[in-house]
Amino acid sequence: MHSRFPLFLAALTLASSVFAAAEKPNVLVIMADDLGYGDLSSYGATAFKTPHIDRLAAGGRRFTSGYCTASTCTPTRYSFLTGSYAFRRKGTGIAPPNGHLVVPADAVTIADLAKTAGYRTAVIGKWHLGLGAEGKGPDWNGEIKPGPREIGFDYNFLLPTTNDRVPQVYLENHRVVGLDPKDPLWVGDKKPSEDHPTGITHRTTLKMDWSHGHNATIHNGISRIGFYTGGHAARFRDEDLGDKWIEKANAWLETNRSQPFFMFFASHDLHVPRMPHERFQGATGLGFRADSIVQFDWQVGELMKTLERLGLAEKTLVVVCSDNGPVMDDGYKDFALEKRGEHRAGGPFRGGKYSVYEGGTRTPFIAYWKGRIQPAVSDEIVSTIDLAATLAALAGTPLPADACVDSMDVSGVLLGKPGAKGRDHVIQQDNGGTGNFGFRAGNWKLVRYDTKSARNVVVERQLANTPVPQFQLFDLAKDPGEKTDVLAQHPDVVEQLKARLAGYIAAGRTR
Ligand code: NG6
Ligand code: CA
Repeated sequence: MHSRFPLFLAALTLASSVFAAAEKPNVLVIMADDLGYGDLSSYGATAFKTPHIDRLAAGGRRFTSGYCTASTCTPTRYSFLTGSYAFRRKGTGIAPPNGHLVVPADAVTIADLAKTAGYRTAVIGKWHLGLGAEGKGPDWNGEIKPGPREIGFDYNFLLPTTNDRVPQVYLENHRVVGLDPKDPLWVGDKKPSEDHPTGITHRTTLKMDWSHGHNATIHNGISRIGFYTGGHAARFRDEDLGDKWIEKANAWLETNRSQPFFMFFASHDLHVPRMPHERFQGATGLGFRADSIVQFDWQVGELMKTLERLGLAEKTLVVVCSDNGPVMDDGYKDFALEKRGEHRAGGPFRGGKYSVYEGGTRTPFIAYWKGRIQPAVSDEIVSTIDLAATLAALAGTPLPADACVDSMDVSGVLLGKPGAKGRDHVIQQDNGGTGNFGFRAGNWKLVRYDTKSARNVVVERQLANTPVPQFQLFDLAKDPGEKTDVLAQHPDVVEQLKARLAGYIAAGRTR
């Protein structure tokens, strides 16, 4: 009996990997915006329920060490698409309204890999990776390219940046949807005229007040970052975004049901301005931040319903993840902090959005594949940056040696292959290229702050203006909340980790 067991296991492993490659599952990546580790009932939230995601968590693999690569949006999305850390490339920090496409045309993206494997590819939801050529930016009234179509996506239906930035219009493939040529869209960072109404001049008319920034052009009673005029027929209502993503995703899935596909579904929830549909407003009693989580959960439920209806659930690997950790006040007075009660968005972790502490990047991460992934909780380390190499492995397409240089194939852990290991380390960054890093290796965590300004101000808002040392060391096994700096007690570990991190940065790759 005993002697046959390993053989049986080996046969099973072999069979399952062959099976996986032959099967070429569809891949649906559902990325939330600013969703924290503690923001789902499957991750410990008790103040409200997220039943649709919880069902995937209970029926799939729920990761306790799932990461995104950065604690802001643009660098995480850049790394997810390119499989390489955003700190390796300048200009990958939070993209402005007129920012150009930050993914170089010659990068091999996760969408390119999918296409090589014969998949149809789509991105629906928030983009925030810039559009148009470097030095030019988007031509709002013309053909907007390069964009997603030039880096591997067959189809896109997008919010160009993030909804607290102008403009509030949809981009379908290369064009703004519903634009009236007689009312051209203008987007800029300077006030277009003296009498242009802004969040400052017309503050009393706003339906949601701003708390910092976000005081330029007003649309739908909400003032934004940046200015725009025109394009009135094309403008959407914030409340309808969630429904629109589902409408467009469903239509695309319907059309592409009979061939393998990769869909990147990038919800805008729960980024500011948090303005969920009226039917979700008040759903939790914790304010619009939590109501937006419930709206996101609804979207996940709708996508799963569509997969079931089209008979695709058994053929689709679904990953639910986030682009960075949580934030309470991100510029609007929606009173997320005041209304949160006992809810802790970062779960047990320190820091959140903008931080290299665990709360900035350790976020919900669930892999679900009906009938293929056995329900389990996994403590293996996985990251959104790994999805490129993982998709390549599952789709059976080779990963070029010089592409996706930081992306690891974690398909074994996602699928629960016996004995499969996740990453042995992960590098965390805050916004693009500031030189602040978290470096987790096993259960050690080195924090490195290179920039004085970040050390003093940005990194941890509750410590604003309190200097923190350039290096800190935490033992995550004993101290997941990174409360006790043990740097002085472990000089050898510190030196090793510093050298390893510096080596990975200098090498230009980790794969
Ligand atoms: C910051 C914005 C914040 C948010 C963030 C990007 C201010 C004061 N703050 O600059 O509101 O938009 O950028 O968030 O303007 S992200 O999730 O898309 O990275
Ligand atoms: Ca975000």
